[in-house]
Amino acid sequence: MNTFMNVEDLGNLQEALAEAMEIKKNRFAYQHLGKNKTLLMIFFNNSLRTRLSTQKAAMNLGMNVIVLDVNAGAWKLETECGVIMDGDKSEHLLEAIPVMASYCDIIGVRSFAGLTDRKYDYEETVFQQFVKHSGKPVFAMETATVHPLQAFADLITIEEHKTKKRPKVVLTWAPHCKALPQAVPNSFAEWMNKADVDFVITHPHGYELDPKFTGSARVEYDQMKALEGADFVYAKNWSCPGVTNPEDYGKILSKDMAWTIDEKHMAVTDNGKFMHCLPVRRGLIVTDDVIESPNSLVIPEAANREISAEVVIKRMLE
Ligand code: AN0
Ligand code: CP
Repeated sequence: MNTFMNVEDLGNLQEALAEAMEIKKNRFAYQHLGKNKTLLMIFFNNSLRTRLSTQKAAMNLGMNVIVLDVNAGAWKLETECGVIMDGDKSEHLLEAIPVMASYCDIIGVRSFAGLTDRKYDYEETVFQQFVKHSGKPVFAMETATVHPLQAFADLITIEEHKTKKRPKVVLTWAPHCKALPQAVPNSFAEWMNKADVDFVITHPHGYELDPKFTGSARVEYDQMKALEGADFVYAKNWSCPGVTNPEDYGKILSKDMAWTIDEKHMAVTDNGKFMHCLPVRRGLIVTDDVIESPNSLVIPEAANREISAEVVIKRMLE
């Protein structure tokens, strides 16, 4: 595998899941693969889980790891092409990428959406420059539009906790005080469409996700109706994807706290499990009692990030 962004990059999803379960049983079985190999993780944005779980996964595989926080210690990087660099950016990505690539064998990139220029974000301008100019395998650690390591870990978690052959999984929008990217819901929708689940998306009007990711997934605008009988409730905030109204791209259209997941919402599910990728703002996305309840999967979900990353890096080493 040379690039990891979309669910198709893994090939057969059932095989990838089986590989994840096998790795989870013995995460040090492939130590030899990474000997004398170096992973470079490049962060343009903050991270707790991705940083730690991906580094741990690479160490499980016997790799050396270098981490670069671009905005803390490196030169500020220009990512746009054809500009006069007379601002605060000292170096262009077009030089920085081949230089960074010369020190490593595999590259992970985190670069969030700017949420101002939909075309720039949805063309994955920054990530694609790494793919094009590094000459190394590159994987997404949340890019402008996708977070595949998260979606893969979410699917592993659902597989581990489902009590029905085909569980009902509901992706629900929830309110937030800041404009957040669509990467997590985009990838979650993409992966759920490929999984053996009954998938429903619910959000206020105007928050329609890009059909490139949602395909023909069912959208139910009545949140309570969507949650009825759910086995898994996957909460996430996202800003306006600009599908129905391009000028609203990246804006907050609603802060309706009636969408916050509380006991009343969970009561209509079928003993549903609560999921969120974290970091989560309590009181906005979810109430304390729901996230602290025995039905909350947020911790095992985060722990599975180590497993999804290990499958991806292992395949790149092979
Ligand atoms: C990011 C997001 O919503 O995409 C990262 C989630 C993994 N969240 C925040 O910036 C709070
Ligand atoms: N879920 C996730 O990617 O968390 P971080 O932003 O902390 O890496």
